[in-house]
Parts: sequence; structure tokens; C-alpha cells
Amino acid sequence: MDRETRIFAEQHFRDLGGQVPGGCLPVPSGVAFIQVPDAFPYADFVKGFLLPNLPCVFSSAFTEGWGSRRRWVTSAGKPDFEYLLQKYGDVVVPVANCEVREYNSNPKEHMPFRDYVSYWKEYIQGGCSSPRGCLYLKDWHLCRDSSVEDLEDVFTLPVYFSSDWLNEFWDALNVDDYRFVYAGPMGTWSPFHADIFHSFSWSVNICGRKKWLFFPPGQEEALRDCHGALPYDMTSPELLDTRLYPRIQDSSPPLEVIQEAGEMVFVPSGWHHQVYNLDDTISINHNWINGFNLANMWHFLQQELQAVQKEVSEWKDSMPDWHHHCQVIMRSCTGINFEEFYHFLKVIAERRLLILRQELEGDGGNNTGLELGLQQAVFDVGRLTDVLASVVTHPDFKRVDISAFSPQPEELLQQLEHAVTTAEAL
Ligand SMILES: O=C(O)CCC(=O)C(=O)O
Ligand SMILES: [Fe+2]
Repeated sequence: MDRETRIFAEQHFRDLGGQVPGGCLPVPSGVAFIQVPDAFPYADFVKGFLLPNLPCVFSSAFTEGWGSRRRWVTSAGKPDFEYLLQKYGDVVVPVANCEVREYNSNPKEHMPFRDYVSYWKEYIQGGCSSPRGCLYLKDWHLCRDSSVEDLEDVFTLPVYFSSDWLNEFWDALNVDDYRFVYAGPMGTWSPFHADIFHSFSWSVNICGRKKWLFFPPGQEEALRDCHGALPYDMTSPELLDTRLYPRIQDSSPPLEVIQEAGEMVFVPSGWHHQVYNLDDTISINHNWINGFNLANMWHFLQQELQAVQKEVSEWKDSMPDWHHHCQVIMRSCTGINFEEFYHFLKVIAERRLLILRQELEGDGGNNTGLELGLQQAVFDVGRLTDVLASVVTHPDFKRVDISAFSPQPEELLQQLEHAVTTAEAL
């Protein structure tokens, strides 16, 4: 990141004055297509897409050199089952059944990759149908479950997506990641959803094509049913029933994107989407949070807690530790609670503070360890400061037992504020 872009982005957040970035948007008339890698610097991605929170599609030229695009695909552009079986046949993978609805998702089972490929071949032979249903290999943690050598040069993280705190956090803890592979025949699909924690996602088709239906944040409100629930399938004829979907007439048609083989889709924060595989398709998809959507994540977590509190409000007066229970429920529904969010902020903040300290003491050299360099670290510290300042004043965070936290949240906030002042001139 260059200094000018950092200052531009900081001004953008100052102008928002605490509002949620890209919070409520009309449906745009189209999605930008970025053709040439050399003509598209990171600064253009920041100004054109990260700050305004808008989707875009990158041409297949951006993924030209990826090993997976050569090795996983036959010359006819189909999944190379023989190669994939030899490489990953024994790996146990999660598989969803697209024909069975379980709340707003599909039930999952686990099976060896080998068995999933057998199913896939049968499904093709059966004219895209199988008595076993329509099975979709989803959320396979290929990176987490593979050795470094086995990953070869599967993919190269594009610079645009390289500020990725979610995976940096999990890598630091060495437990999990948000890097996935999806694979499925024509007809497999993902129900209507926004991504975990309102993270960004990026998705590259290694082979095959996908159709995406996108709704900007806020537009999904018109798709809620009479109980306030969002649809499972936004194309269902059920949605035409105005008694069931009282606000449907206020809804706009979705933004439709066809993603070809090799192309890369950027999914902004809090955009709902529904996705179809139009061919036999394999994709690599990552979820990521950084300084540009951290405030969106924090806003989302506050909304989630409010929803939990509303749900269990009748026990508020009779249950000791009601607030603590709300945090426990929130963790089981959302995957994270306020305590863990603080831990996430702390891990990233301490890493950035170290970089700035080394730089200011003159022993940083040019090696920040961050692909986007020193200016990114300065930007990150600014965003962490703003969000942590909001966290520490939240009444429900004040109820969290922070006695074992080290450093104490107020102390970390002071360190960040001090770093922001000293780093301004960098
Ligand atoms: O490809 C799919 O089926 C879903 C992808 C998705 O939802 C995402 O990348 O955010
Ligand atoms: Fe998604």
C-alpha cells in the first residue's frame, strides 16, 4: 500500500464518522470486469472496490500461472479426476446434499474424496441425476489438511486479497483456517447467504462456471418473510406470495454475474448471494477480514448479540448470569463472542505494533513481513484503534470478565492510540 492510498482510505473512514462502511447500497447496474493484471495496482482495488464495498470480477489472466489450473483440469476443461484421485483420494471431505434443506442450509456428511468422485461420475452418467441426491463438496480445508509439499503451487494469493487477518489469526494459533475448496457437478448450488462474520470472500474457478446472484447490504430486508426470516432460495416462487413475503414488492432484482473458468470474483462485505455451478466446477474460495471490513464485522457481532438477547429476553430477570449466557449462545450460533473478538483484535494489533516499533527504532529494514508493507501496518493500526475504541465502550463488553486479559483492553487501546500518533508522519 502506498502512503497516498493509506491517507485516502483513512480520510474515507473519518468521513463515515462511525457509520458502517458500505452499509446500505442500491443494486448497481453491473459489475466491473478487470482485464489486465499489470494495469491494475492495489490502490485501484482499494479505491474502486474495498472502500465502496462493491463486487468485481478479475479476468482469468490473473490466475494464469496457478498450478491447480494446469494440474487439476483436463485439456477439455473438465476436472482431471485421475490426477485428483491420485493426489487427494484418501482425504475425508465434507459433502452437502443440495436437495435437502436444513434451516437455511444443507445437511453435510463426510466421505473420502474417492467416494465423492465415484458419485460425481455416476451423476454425470445418469444425465445429471442420482438416487443419492445432488451432492456438493463444500468447505474443504485443503490448505489446513495438506502438507506444504502436497500443496505444490496450487494457487498464489493475489496481492488484492493479501491483507487477510482471519487467516493470519488462525495461522498464528495454528488451529484452523478460512481457505476452502468447492467442487461439484452442474446443478450443485449454495443457498442464499451472507458470508461468515460479514467477511469478504474471493472465489476462483479452477474449472467450470458459476452463476452468482448478488444483493447489496440492506436489499435483503425486502426478502424477509412475515416472521422476519430470510429465504433459503431467493428464486423460489414462494417469494411471490405477498402474504408470506409482505415486502417483496419493494425488492429489486439481483445483480447477476457469470464467472468463467479462471476468473476471480470479489464478494464484498455483507452482500447476500446465491451461487450455482453451471458446469462441473472446482473453485478455491477464501473468507477474509482486514482493516477495510473490520467495522462491518464488529457491527455484525453487535447485531448478532442483540438478536440472541431478544430471543432469550423472557429469562433476563430470572436467570443469574443472563448476559454471560447470551455470550455463550452467541458463540455457538455465530462462532465467536465478544471475548474472542477481543482476542482476535489483540493478536493482530500486537503483530502490527511490533512492526511499527521496529520501524521507528530503525531496525525494521524493509522487511515488515506484510506483503503490502509499512503503510498497510499504519493503516491497520488506525482501523484497530477505531474499532477497539468502540468495543471497550460497549455495555456488553463491559460485562465480560476481562480480569485474565493481557494486556487489558484499555491498555492495548492506549498503545494503539500512541502508535497512531507516532506513525502519522511515516
Ligand atoms: O461457490 C459456491 O457455491 C459458494 C461460494 C460463496 O458463497 C462464496 O465464495 O462466498
Ligand atoms: Fe458466500
